[in-house]
Amino acid sequence: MKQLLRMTLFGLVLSLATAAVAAEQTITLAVDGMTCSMCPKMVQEAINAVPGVSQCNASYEDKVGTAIVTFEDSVASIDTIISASAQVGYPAQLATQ
Ligand SMILES: [Cu+2]
Repeated sequence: MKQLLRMTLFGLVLSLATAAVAAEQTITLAVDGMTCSMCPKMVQEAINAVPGVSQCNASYEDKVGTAIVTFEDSVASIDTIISASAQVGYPAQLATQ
């Protein structure tokens, strides 16, 4: 019981510490596999479903797929966002800017 309390307190302190350094980040992804105007909608839906993501704008213009994603970096990570896109059939990578 005491152990549980200690762990709970530790978790609380840890989450407070994380919240203090949490920041919103915006990244641009280069998304592969898009073939039509419906594709960005699929990507957007998948990425928006990732906890911590507040905004995702995907587009397919001139045969180039991109996604601009804003997320809370204490909740979501670039890796989870990229794998969400890959899971629906659109492998993505961080675009070099
Ligand atoms: Cu499509």
